[in-house]
Amino acid sequence: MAEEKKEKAPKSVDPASIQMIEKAEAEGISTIYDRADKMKACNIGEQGTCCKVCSQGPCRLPLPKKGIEGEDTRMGLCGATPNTIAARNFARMVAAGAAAHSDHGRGVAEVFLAAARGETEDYKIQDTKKLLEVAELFDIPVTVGEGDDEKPRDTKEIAVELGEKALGEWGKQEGEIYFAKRAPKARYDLWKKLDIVPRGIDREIVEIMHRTHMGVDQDYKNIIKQCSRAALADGWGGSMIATDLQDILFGSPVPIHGSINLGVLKDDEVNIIIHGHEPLLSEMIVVASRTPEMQDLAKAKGAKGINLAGMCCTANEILMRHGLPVAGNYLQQELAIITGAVDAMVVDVQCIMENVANVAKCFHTKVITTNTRAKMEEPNTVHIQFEEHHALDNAKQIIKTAIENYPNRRAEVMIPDVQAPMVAGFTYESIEYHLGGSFRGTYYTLNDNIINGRIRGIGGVVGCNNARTTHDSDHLIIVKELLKNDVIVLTTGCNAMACGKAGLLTPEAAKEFCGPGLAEVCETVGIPPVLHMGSCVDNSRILMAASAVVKAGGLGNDISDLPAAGSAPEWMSEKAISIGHYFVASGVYTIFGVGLPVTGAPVFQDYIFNKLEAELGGKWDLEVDPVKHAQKMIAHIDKKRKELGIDKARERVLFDMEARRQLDEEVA
Ligand code: BF8
Ligand code: SF4
Repeated sequence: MAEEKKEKAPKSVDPASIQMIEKAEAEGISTIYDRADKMKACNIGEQGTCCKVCSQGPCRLPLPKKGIEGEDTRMGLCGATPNTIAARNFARMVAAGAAAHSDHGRGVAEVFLAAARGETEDYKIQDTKKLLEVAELFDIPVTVGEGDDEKPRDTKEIAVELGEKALGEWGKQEGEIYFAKRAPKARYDLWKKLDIVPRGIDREIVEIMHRTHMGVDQDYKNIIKQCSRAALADGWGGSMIATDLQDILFGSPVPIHGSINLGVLKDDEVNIIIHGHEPLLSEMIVVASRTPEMQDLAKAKGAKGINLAGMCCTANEILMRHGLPVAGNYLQQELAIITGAVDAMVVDVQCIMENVANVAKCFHTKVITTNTRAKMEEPNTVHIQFEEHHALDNAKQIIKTAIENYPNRRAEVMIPDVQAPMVAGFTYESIEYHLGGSFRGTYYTLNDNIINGRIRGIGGVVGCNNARTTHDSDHLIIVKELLKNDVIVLTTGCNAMACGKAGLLTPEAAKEFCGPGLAEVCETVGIPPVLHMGSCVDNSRILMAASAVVKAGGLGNDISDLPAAGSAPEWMSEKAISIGHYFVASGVYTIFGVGLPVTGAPVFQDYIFNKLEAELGGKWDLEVDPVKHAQKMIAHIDKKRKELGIDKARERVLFDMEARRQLDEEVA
């Protein structure tokens, strides 16, 4: 029965995607959607209890169908328990996720240093205000001289020192990463007490790999402790450095209009989709596409212009800084090609499905890989190495390849006439400006509205799509449930894009989707009720926003005191596990949808779902029903309101709003 029901679940709730899935089915093109129907997930892996860290295995320890009665005697050949195995698997996901984000951050730091030293002409520092702010966090002097002789230090010198120190965060062997102190003091002190302040980014990731090697760490609690170090090294290290240095190099985002969905592709222009994660590539493609040389070439080939559109987190990066259109989120990458209108799909790293090369074979689309770390073997793909010292030239070559492919477009192009407007570009700095009120410029007004109950709490809803669940559906149900209950939502990644497609990233959404308190605040300030804060590395912006709320006062001393909760409704990537764990280790109740590979190890699951809260103030949870998922977040928010003694204020406000609505009706 259940199986039958699952088969009938719609593949997507997005009309543009549904059109393209139907086209793929009609034309016999294999996509992830039909493969998900045909291939069932392994039920032992799904439970997290398959160990393959040595060749005596894989040792598979599924939970017996009727559960465990009495002592759990399951063990692998070496004696590893389900708890050790599930913790090891979990830790390796944290390591891979933290590595992905942090290697991205390292690349940014390297280019930043090259730009600061003047070794590349193509990248220049654009946000000197943020340069000085971040330099101070790295204990870098921003002035020279003393007393009356004190004057600003040369920004080039500051930038070089910042680049060197930032890059040093990866290889540091002892001490602690600089940004740990950006957390509220109580949080930092707790990390110190628990001995989980990350020493260096690479070190913590390597240590996970060592500890989870055959026959090393055999205490799941100790494994989770190392997960906390590595995940914090991601959130408050690699990812945060990536975000900050990208802002300094490319400019800090400010709220900006954009549009989203496959309908942004154009019939009569060269469509280039930039797919992946690193703005080092996409920023330069933006610059190159605007040169008269490229524009003229496009016209010479019969196109009206060049249309750049993003996919996955690269889309978020170029949207946040340039307002460029977004073609779609993770589960739309194959579908974009199926429109027949994509002249090139340019990819760098992460979340790129191998099957895009196969789908491209059915059309004229050129798939262009650009990063030494991520190549494709399919003969219809080309590799154009993107290298920071020749970035603009490389970008031009990529665009030229796309333009030259434009005349090869085949007759049948079908672009769904579906797109939505949105506002993106929120950062913890711009929220401070918008919600702080024109005079104060702090988080005071936000805190005040949380205290008086107009805003019930803060939900960070982020993360991927997952082909095992209806595309975008859980994202939207959860976000709408939160809004209805006056919870303001901060979003990044593929959730942000799902919200954009559904019209939730517009100020007008406040009236339609929010409870009266949140609607009133959003309408007064003129912001959407869901604030798009960027790509997945930009979850660091959510950490900073949470810290800023704590620092503004009135809502406790630590992130764990806040009426806030985190969620990844449709997660699939290892990066999501690293993000989830750095939120937990930062004191946030964090709930995932789809499933978590821990259910085969009930003792370990109980540790991270319940007991961990006593240590870290945050904990993991899992709920696949989206409405219950949102309600659990709201219950946590209410629990925190009660602990803060602000639950009563909210009751009064709701009464006031109801009374006012009745009054409005009477007047009308
Ligand atoms: O880093 S949300 S599917 S695109 S992993 Fe990937 Fe997940 Fe999308 Fe960006 Ni993040
Ligand atoms: Fe099996 Fe132990 Fe080897 Fe894992 S480490 S595969 S449980 S023998």
